[in-house]
Amino acid sequence: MFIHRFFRSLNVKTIDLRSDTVTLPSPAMRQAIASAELGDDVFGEDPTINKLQQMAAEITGKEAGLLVASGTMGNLVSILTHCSRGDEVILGDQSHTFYYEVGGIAALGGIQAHTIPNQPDGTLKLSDIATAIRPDGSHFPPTKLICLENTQNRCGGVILKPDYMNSVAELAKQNNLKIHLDGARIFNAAVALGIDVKELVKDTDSVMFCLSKGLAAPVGSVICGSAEFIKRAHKIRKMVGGGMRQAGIIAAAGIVALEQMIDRLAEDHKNANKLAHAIVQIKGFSINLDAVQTNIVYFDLDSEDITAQQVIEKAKQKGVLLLNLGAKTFRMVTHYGIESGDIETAISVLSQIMKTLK
Ligand code: TLP
Repeated sequence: MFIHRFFRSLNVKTIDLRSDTVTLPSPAMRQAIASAELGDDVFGEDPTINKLQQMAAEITGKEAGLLVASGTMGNLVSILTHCSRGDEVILGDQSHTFYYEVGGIAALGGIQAHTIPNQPDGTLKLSDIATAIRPDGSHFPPTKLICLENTQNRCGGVILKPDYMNSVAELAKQNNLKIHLDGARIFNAAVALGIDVKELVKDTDSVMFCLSKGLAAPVGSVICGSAEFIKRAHKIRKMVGGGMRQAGIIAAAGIVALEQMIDRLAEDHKNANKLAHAIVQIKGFSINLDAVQTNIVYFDLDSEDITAQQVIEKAKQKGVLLLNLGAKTFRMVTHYGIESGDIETAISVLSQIMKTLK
């Protein structure tokens, strides 16, 4: 907070690369929020929310959509809709739902997470999924659901391809399981592959995507699925406190996000690529360029003498914010509001720091 105010008072821009969750709404979003037509959404009467939900369903090729407060709520509501207490869900050990959602599916749903390793390319091995599916029998919790994440955040924002989605769907079908996709950044995946997002989600029973990450809306995510699934999810959303009444003010920005902010994600990918290729050149850092496929850049500190936290503190003093994910690992995420010139500044700050800290 203080650092932001300090740089603002000097009229120096803070280059915040910690996450694409920090994006601020565009002027068009602010206008749309101010003039949104509103109603009570628990009664299904907010026209702006209804419009957003219909748009989301059309874009993803599903029958219906449901606005939720956050990505975390979207995953929770989806999983609670697919599963009952005592059921088991198969998901990656690096998945956001397992790693960062406060154990909500267990705490609130009594649902057991059966984790299997995420491969470096973000996938779950088909053989691992097959082994994790419980047989019939009085000892075992029933397996109900497979959760995938695209792009896969902790693997570096890597992309799961349609072929892979299709092969998981085959396996799911053979075993009578459903698939939920955490597609917080699914539009990043679609834009990077140059394909319609429908191609990436057609094999899923439900998908959650975020309006408030790269798409820059201030709040909100949408879950999409069959009309019957969304009807049940609507009730569960109410149960977890997500019936938000005149939330058309949120949906209004979401509509602008879907209309205006998807194609520009390519710019974020270009900036992430530029950042990653510059980091390769900085002595003391190492990076796996293969994992830089969208807007997320993970890299490591090689030095034994300094910590990632020290680097982060120094960068912060120079107005560049990045995230520390482990003693030697950093994350930077490009997004709306970060220009190509900001990337050059960030690179120059990091390379100066590495020269002086050694
Ligand atoms: N991710 C955030 C943090 O929570 C780590 C970030 O900065 O990347 N799925 C995925 C794949 C996500 O990356 C996130 C947020 C969520 C779900 C949750 O979304 P929110 O923050 O809206 O609850």
